[in-house]
Amino acid sequence: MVRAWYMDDSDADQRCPHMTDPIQPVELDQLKNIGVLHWKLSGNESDETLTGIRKDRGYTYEDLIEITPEKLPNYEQKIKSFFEEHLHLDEEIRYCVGGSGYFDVRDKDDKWIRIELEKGDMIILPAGIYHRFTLDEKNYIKAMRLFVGEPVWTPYNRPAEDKDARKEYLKTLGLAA
Ligand code: KMT
Ligand code: NI
Repeated sequence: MVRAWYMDDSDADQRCPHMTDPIQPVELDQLKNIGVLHWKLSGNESDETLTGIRKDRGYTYEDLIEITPEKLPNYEQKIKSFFEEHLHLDEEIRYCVGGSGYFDVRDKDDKWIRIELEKGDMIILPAGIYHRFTLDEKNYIKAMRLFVGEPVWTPYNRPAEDKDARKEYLKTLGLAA
């Protein structure tokens, strides 16, 4: 099971878990309700279930990103921009093949849910959802990025209410745009 929880509002480092005490867990169904999909796979780059998902959803592009100062060009700047609250006009699809990290997503009430990504976790964030990413205290992740067609990674920082992807997303939640 993927671990997800509502974040506390402490000003501790972004890489800390930011769990409340007691923990307020978030179930897979609750993630699904806000359009976030998750699978637990083997963690291998070639995984049978992954092949199926790729085919079903039409993902034609994939690459690997390693987030560590030695391997990621403009590391400091990228780390910073990953953690700015933003959305994309397309899905964000990530499959963790090593290390770990946190995706934070907003729920319907605009509260932060933290989703832990460990080896084998695959996550799809819908177009138009506000989110951000941070490494955890172990400071390393290796992830596969997938996409339909030529990849576009452009983030639109909040507020991005004028974007069609945002309006469409709010409609799927049953919230007025
Ligand atoms: C993104 O777009 O936020 C990233 O690619 C960083 C996280 S990849 C696990
Ligand atoms: Ni993003």
